[in-house]
Amino acid sequence: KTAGDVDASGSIDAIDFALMKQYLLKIIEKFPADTGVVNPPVRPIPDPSYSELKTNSKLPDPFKFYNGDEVTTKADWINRQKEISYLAQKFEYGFKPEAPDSVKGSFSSNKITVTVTDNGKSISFSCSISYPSTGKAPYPAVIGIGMNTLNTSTLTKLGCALITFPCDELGAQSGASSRGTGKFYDLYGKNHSAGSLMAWAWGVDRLIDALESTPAANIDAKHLGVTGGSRYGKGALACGAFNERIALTIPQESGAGGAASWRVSDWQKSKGQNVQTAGQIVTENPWQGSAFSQFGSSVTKLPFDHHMIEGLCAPRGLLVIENSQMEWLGNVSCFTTGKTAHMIYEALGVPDSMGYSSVGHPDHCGYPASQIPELEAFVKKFLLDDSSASTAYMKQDGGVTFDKATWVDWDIPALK
Ligand code: MCU
Repeated sequence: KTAGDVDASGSIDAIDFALMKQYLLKIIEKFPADTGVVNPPVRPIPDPSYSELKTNSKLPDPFKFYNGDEVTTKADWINRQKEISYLAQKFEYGFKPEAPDSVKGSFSSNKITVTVTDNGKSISFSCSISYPSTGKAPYPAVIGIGMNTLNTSTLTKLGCALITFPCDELGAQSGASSRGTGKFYDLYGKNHSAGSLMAWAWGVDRLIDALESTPAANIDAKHLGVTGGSRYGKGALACGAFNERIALTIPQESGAGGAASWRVSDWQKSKGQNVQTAGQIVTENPWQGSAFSQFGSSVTKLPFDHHMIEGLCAPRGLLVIENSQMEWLGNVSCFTTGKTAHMIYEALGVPDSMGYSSVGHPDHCGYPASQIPELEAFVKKFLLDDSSASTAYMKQDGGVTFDKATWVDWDIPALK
C-alpha cells in the first residue's frame, strides 16, 4: 500500500483493510498438491502499468517470467502461473476477491442455496442439482455455467450429477451498459474491477465452499468439472483457470475470450474473416474487466494470451471443444491456442491431461456424436479416477492448420 491510500488523519479506512485481507490471503494461499511441488520459493509478482507493456506480436512465452528469467522447474511453473494469473486479472478479467468472511450452504429439494457474507454484506443464490441413477454417492459432478450444453446423457450415464450455476444472477451480460450489475457487485460494489466472467468464477468458488460444507448435497467436491457453451464457455474456462479445486474444465464453442487467442483472432479478422476480436468484444458485453478495453486495438501489448489462460488449468484436466464451422469463433485462433497450450502440458510431463477437439457442424453448441468419445474419456479419467481412460486428443477437421513458425518463438523445456 502506498501513502496515498492512507487518509488525511493518517488512518487506513475499512476498504483498505478488505484489500489488505485479499493480499494476505493471496500470500498464504495453499500450493496445489497434485504437482508434487509443495513450497516453491516466493517470487515477487510484477505489476507493470499499461504503458510499460512491450509489444509482442507472437504468442508470449509461457516459460519466461515477466522479467525474462527462465522457467526451468515445476516449482518455477507454479510461480509463473501465479504471475500469469495476476497479469490476466489485472489486464483482462479483473480481480477475483479472495475467500469471504463466511459461506454457508443449505440443501433442500435438490437445490443447494449458497449464502456469502463479506465486509458486513450478504448475498445468496441457488443451484439445482440433478442426480444420476447410476454411480456412487457422494457423486462427482459437472457444473454447468448458465446451463449444461454438453452431451448430458453421457455425463449422467457415467454417474455424474449435473449442477446448474445461475451465472447471470451473479454478473449480468445484457449489453455493455450492464457492467457492474448482479449479486457479485451488490457485495463488492458496482465499480469492482471484475468483469462478469470473473464474477461467475468467484461464484463457482463459493458454490464449491458450500458443497464442501454441506454433506446433505451428496456431491464429491474433489471431483468437479465445469462446462458451458458459447459465452458460458468463456466463463467455464475462467472458472477452471482461476480455481484449483476444479478437476476438469470443458469450455465448449467459447471462441474469443475463451478458447481463442486475441492475437490470432485479430490476424484472422485482418484476412477478411468475420471473427470476434477484442475490439468488438469490449463493446458487446462486460465479460472482461473494464481495464481490458485499453487493449481493443493493441492486443499485442498483452503480456499473455489465451494459451496461457488454458495453461493456468495445467496440470489439471482440460478438454477444449470447438466448432470449426462457426466463423465467429475463430477456428484457426482456437486451434493455435489449443496447440500452444498443449505445449505447456507437454513441458509438465502430462500431455494427455489436455485435449482439443474441433468438429464442424451447423448448430452452435449442439454436441456431435463424433465428440462423445473424448468427453467420456476425460470424465472417466478426471472425475471417476479411471487412469486407464485414454485422453490423447488433438482433433481438428476442415483443413485448419497450426502455423507454429508464425506464432511461437519459444521451445518446450523439460521442467525438472
Ligand atoms: C461464442 O459466444 C458468444 C459470442 O462471443 C458473442 O459475440 C455472441 O453474441 O454470442 C455468442 C453466444 O454466447 O451465443 C449463445
